[in-house]
Amino acid sequence: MTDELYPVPAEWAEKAIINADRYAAKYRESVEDPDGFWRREAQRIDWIKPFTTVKDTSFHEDDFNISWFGDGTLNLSSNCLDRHLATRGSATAIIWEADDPNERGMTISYRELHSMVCRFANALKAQGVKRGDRVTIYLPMVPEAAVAMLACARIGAIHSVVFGGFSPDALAGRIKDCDSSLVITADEGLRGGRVVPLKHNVDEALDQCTSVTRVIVMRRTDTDVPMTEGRDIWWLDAEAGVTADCPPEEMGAEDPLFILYTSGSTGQPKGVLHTTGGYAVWTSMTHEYVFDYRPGQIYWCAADIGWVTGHSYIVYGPLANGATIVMYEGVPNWPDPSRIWQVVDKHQVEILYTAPTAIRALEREGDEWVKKTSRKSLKLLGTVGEPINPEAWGWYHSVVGEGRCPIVDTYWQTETGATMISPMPGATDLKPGSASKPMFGVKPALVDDKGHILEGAVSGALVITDSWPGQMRSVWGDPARFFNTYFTHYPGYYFTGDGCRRDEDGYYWITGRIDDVINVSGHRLGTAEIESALVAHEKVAEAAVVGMPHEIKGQGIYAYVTVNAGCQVDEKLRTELIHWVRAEIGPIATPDVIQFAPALPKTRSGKIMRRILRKIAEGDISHLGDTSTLADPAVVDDLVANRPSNA
Ligand code: 6R9
Repeated sequence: MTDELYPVPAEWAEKAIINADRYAAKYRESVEDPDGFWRREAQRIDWIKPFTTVKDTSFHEDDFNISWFGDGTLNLSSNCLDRHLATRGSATAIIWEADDPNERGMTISYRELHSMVCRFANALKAQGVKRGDRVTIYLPMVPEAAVAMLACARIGAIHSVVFGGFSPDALAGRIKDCDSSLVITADEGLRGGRVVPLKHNVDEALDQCTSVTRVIVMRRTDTDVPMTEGRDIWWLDAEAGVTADCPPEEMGAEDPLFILYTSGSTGQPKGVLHTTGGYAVWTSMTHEYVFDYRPGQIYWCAADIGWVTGHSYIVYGPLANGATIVMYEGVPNWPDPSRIWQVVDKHQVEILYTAPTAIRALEREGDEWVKKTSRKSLKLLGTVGEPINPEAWGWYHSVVGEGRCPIVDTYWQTETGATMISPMPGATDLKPGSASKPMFGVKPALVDDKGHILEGAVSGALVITDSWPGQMRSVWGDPARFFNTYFTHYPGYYFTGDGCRRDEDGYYWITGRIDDVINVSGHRLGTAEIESALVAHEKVAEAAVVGMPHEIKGQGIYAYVTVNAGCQVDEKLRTELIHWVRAEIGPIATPDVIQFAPALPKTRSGKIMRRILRKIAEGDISHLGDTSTLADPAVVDDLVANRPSNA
């Protein structure tokens, strides 16, 4: 197979922070002498007390440990704010663009952001929040979301940001799991012209949670929302009477910074725990090298703060680097499919980082929406969240970037904290669809079923053989689950859950999840989570959920549902179940197809044969493979014969 190759443009090779020679030298150093490499890289962060140990890690069960810069102390909010004040205090930190193009946005300098964060940090303290407490943030994409995160980091509270699209039930689960004492929300959110009833959702969630004693509510739409006496307080009232003087808390490098819930292959979402020092070095370094970022450049990561991309590449990495970020409240295609490019022109964005699903959706609308904008400011494009198909890559490159902007296809996970495999624009010749080469300090390997490392051009399961500074440290409240999920499939290695191919040039091509996680529009969903939501419905006896190919979303959700005896299956129930799942988890989990099935294909030991269900969902019914181990092979014929018309 010959892959298209886009060589590094000459001006990038000349001017970039990392060129091909530097990449090779630094990569070699990073894996041969990690201590020396990271000791130097860590100087990008201001430490209160310098560390003496760099790396103390083992992935083996008997001495399992992940600790970086362990005896150093720092505060990440002061790395993102205070240290820029002397040289860049009046420089813009956040350019905020509202959902509605006619609403005035906001520009916030580093000095202003610093005082907003300090004031709000004092407000949190006044509400009783202490170092180590958990604070749940359920906000729209407004500057206050970044302020809330940084304020927690300033006082050593652990934030747990929950995406505004999650339902009250999903929010409640995440509040309960980490025992949050305080929730920060808004009256309502605005997204794509629609109102999101955030405060209402919080009220509903809190009916189930006893740990929360305070709710701070920011006014976004100024709607009247009920306020519970003694529990709820307006953001501005919480700030009344506190000063903007808040010395940063001295945090240990391994003190928790945040928890972020993500889906795995089993039922409950897990609270991915990140700590302070390693994460700071890792996000700042990757942001600088992957985006070739220089202060003054306008940088826009179009993710939501509710996902890890928003944590690492809207807030912590860029602000640690003194970047000017665009923060956008809305969606790329509202009020029309030109919006994203209009925002690029309006704010003269130089670096744009978005997801393949957005690119595919915009491509489908036609080139005119793009071409009627200038986009001359753009220098570099990025993608994240799922594999990008070469066709969409080509459109992004030639139509959006007019052939002039390299594309960095960044592969990483909530668990990895920041980018693991990615091109660097001045160093890496691009192959559309390949995340290309490992980041400094990252040692990827491909393994077979038995865990043997495969050499050369092969496919296998993607593992990482050694630790990197921004690796997650635990599953909140369940360290055993952390070890079991990531370090037992292939003992001694971190297992990503992804399949991958490596080509003759050593480029990595991620092929997608090989566990029971599906990736819908770049959002991770566990099939087990959707199944539990379905079976929680009184009419559902059993459910099996698999991914199916979807033109825009990458993967869609295909649910096989068996109803209880005597229950009628009809369109009404189908719609009811779709609404049910949306209410249980949130709109991102909306099933695309529900197939009612009298029975599911099972082995004699009672295991659902998902392989077959996946094939049927894909419409690949001539390749069902061996069905002889099934308890009742006739079940499969029924499923094939009764695929719904929208499948
Ligand atoms: C950052 C983020 C992680 C999963 C990951 C993989 C997929 C992310 C990708 C990619 C191919 C890329 N993924 N980036 N696959 N190419 N550039 O997305 O984190 O939400 O935890 O998802 O997303 O399957 O395992 P998260």
